[in-house]
Amino acid sequence: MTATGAAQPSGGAAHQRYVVALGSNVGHHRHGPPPAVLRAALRALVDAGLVLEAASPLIASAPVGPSRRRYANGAALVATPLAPPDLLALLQRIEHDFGRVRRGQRWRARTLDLDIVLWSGGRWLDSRLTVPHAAFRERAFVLVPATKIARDWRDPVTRLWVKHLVTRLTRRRAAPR
Ligand code: PH2
Ligand code: MG
Ligand code: MG
Repeated sequence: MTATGAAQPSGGAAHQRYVVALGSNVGHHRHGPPPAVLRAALRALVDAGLVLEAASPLIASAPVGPSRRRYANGAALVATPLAPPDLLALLQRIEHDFGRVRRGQRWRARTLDLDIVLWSGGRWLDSRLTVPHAAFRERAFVLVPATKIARDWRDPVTRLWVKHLVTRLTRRRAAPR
């Protein structure tokens, strides 16, 4: 394991805990519009064996990046024995099951995006995965839901709590130029 950094509130020795960000800006033929996609994705996480400890309310957010469609976003706190690369594989399988296609343009519109944001073990870095998520500190659509379920989690890189990251971001936005 390459785990380093601040420990997070822990649910039990066997369990890794994660904050997972959910996003969707394309409906699904069976599940419905983006908020319904995210609710179905939460059920899929449980069906895949993760313990869903908390789920945030869903928000609607303006797209960041090239896609012009609005997103539904949310965050989940999950517990599992899986290490970060194994959780990543599981999340990618679920994205694929929801019809997510990985090709072409970065940040294209997507039916389902599941990102590992924070891990109770601290940091993970390999060629395929960076935890904490590299950009989460700058994204209100991640931090606002995350603060509802993980306000007392700490970012092992900046040492700031999630509740402080969100106020830092929203204050900066509101500041006069
Ligand atoms: N995800 C992106 C790019 N832009 N914008 C919003 N509002 N919500 C997202 O989840 C999102 C985005 C890449 O994953
Ligand atoms: Mg993403
Ligand atoms: Mg992603």
